[in-house]
Amino acid sequence: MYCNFCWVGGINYMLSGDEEQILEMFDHAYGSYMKYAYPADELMPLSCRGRVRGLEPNRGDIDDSLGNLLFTVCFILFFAQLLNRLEDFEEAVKKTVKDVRLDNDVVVSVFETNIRVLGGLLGAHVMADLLKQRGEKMQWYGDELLHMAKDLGYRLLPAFNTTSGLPYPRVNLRYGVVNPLSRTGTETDTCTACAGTMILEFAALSRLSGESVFEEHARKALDVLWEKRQRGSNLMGTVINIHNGDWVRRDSGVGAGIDSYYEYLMKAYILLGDNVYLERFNTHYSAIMKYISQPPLLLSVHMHNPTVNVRSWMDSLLAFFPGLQVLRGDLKPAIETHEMLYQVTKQHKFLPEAFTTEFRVHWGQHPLRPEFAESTYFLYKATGDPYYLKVGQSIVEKLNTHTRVPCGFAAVQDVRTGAHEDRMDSFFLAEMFKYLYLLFSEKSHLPFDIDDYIFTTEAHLLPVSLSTSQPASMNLIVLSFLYSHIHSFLFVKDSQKGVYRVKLVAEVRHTPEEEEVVPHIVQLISPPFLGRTVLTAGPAKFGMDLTKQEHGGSIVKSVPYTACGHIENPIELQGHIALALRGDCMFAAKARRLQEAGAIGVIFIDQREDSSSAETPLFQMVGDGESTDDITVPLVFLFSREGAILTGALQEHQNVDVLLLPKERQSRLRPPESGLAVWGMTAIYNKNVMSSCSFLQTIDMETINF
Ligand code: DMJ
Repeated sequence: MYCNFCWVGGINYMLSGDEEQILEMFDHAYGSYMKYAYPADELMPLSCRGRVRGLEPNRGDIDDSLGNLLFTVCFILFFAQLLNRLEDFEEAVKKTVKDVRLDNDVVVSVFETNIRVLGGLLGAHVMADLLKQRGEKMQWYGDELLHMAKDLGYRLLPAFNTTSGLPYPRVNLRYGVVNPLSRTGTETDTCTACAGTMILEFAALSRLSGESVFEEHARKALDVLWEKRQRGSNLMGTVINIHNGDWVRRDSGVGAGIDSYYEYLMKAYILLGDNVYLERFNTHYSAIMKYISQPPLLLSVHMHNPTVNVRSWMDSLLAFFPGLQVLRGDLKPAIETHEMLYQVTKQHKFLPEAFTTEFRVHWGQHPLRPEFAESTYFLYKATGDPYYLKVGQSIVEKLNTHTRVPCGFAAVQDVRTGAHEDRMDSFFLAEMFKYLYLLFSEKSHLPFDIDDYIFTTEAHLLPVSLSTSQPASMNLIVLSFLYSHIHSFLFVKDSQKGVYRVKLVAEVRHTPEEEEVVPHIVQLISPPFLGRTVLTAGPAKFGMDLTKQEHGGSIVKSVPYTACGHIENPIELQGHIALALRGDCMFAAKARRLQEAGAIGVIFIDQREDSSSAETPLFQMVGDGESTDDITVPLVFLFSREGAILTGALQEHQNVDVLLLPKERQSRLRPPESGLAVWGMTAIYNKNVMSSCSFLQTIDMETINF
C-alpha cells in the first residue's frame, strides 16, 4: 500500500494528489512484478508472468539486457528509498543479496548490464550506507551490494580486452569473451553510446571500492572515442569498429546509438570534476548546435558532410536531449525541442519510436520510454514553470488510460492502433516513476537532498561527493572552476561535510513576472561614436547598482578573454572596463578576478554565435550561490552581435570610451560636443521577455528631435 501521509526527517507531511497518484501507479507496476514475475528479470504484463531468458522465445538483441540478474529488484532498490519506504528498501536489499547470482553462463550486453544492474547496485549501496550511518536502518549491512557491484565489474572487464580499448558489446558473465565457451567475442562493432556510457558507474565503482582499474578502462574508451571524432565537424558516428576504431556508421545525431555518450561526458564532469570531460562535451555540443539542432528539430547529419541531413525522421530516444541542454544551461532550444515533442505526444498519445519532421509515425512502437518525462522534470526544475507540471500530468493520464493492464503497464506495439505488447521494460520502473515522482514532489518530501546526487542514464543516483575521493593524479575540482551557463549544476563546497555538493543554480535569472529585468545599455561615447551607438545590455544582480550610479571608462579586452584563468594583462586593465567572454567559469568568478586585476567594470560578451537582444530575452546575471558582496564593480552583459560591435570598435579605434547605465537614463545624456541627446531605443519590455526592434540603434543626428 502506498502512504498518503509520510514522515521525513521528523516532519509529518501530506502527499499531494499527484505524488499519491505516482505512488499508486508505482505500486501497481512493482506489485505486479513481485506478484507475477519475481525472481525473473522482467514482468510480462499481458501474460502475467516473468520473462526468464531462455524460457521465452528469443527476441534478439533486446534480450541481451537480461542476465537472470533480478533486474527489476536491482532497479527499484533505490526507488523505494527515494519514497522513504525504508522497510521496502531494506527488504529489496536483502532479496538482492540473497537471490542475485552473477556467475551465470549468459551473454549480456555490457552497456545494459552496466547502466541497469551495476548502476542499480551502486546507487542502492550508497543509500544503504547512508541509512546505516544515520543509524535509522540497515545496521546489519556490510557493503554486500558494493561487493556484488565489484564482482559484476570484474565480470564486465573482459569486454575491454581489445587492441583499441573500446569494449566488446557483449560478455559472458561466467566465461568472459575469449573463452570458447563464452559464445561471444566475435563481434567487430559497437555503438558509440555502448562504448561511451561506462564512466559514471565504473568511476563510482573505482572510487567506492578503491580499485582504479574500472575507471581507467572506461576513461580509455572515452579517450579513444574522442580521438575518433571527425576533426572537421567535431561530430561522432553511431557505430564504430572496436578493433581498428573505424567508423561503421557515419550518421550523426543525438538519439539512438549515441545519446548517452554525450550525456556521460557532461555528467562525468559534474560527478568527477575533470575539465577534460567538459571541454569535450562543449566541443561536441557546439557541433551539435551548429549542424544537428534545427530548432525545434534535431536531425541526424552525415559526420563528414554535416550540412546534409541523412534522414527526415527523429527517434524517441533523443527526447532526453532537452534535459541535457538544461544541464548545459541552454534553455531556449531545450524548451523549443521539448515543446515539439509534447506536440507529437498530443497527436499520438506517446512518442512513437520514430516520427517524421511532419510528426507522422515512422515507427509506431512505444516501449514506455522515460526520456520525455526526464526532460520535463529537468525543465520544470530549471524554470519552475507550472506548464511542465501539466505536461507531467498528461504523461500520467495517458499511461493510466492507454497502457495500464491488470498485471502492470504494457508497452504499446503501435501508437496508431494502441495495441499492447507483452513487455514492461525495467527502465519504466527505474526511470519513468522516478522522474514523475520527482517532478511532482516537494524537495522537503524527499528523505535526502536530491542536489547531492547526479542521475545516471538509468536514473540511478550517484553522490557528487565522489569527486572528493578521486585519485590525486586527477584534476581536482576547485570551487573557482564553475562554468557559466544559463542554468547549471554548480559545485558548491559544503563546509560542514567537506564535500562538493551539486546544485541547480540559475546563474542567469529569468525574473518572475513581477520582477522585470531593467534593460541597460552600453553607450559608446568617444569619437567617432559620440553617444550615437547604443547597445542593449543585461544587468547583474550583483556588483555596483547602475540604477543608482552610472559608470564609464575605456574598454580593454581581458587576457585570457574568458577571464577564467590567471589574468595576464593587469597593467592594461588597471582603471579600465574589461571585456570578457562568457563561458568556462561563472560570471562571479570572472568579475572577482578582473576586479582584483584592477578593472573598474566588466562587460561580459556571449560566446554563442549570432545571439542578439533582438531575438533573445534579456536576463539578469546572478552570483554563484555564495556571497558576492566583495564584487563592487559594475557588470553588464551583451549578446554576441552587440558584443561584436564593441570589439569591432576596439579593433578600429585605439580608445573606446563607454558609459554603462540603465536604458531609461539614456535620453538624459548629452554626448560630448554634439550637444544632442541620445535617442532612445524602441525596445518593448514585456514581463521578463524583451522584444527589441533593433539590438543596435545608430542614428542619424539630423533625425534627433528633442
Ligand atoms: C534507458 O535504458 C537509458 O536511458 C538508455 O541510456 C537509453 N534509454 C533507455 C530507456 O529508453
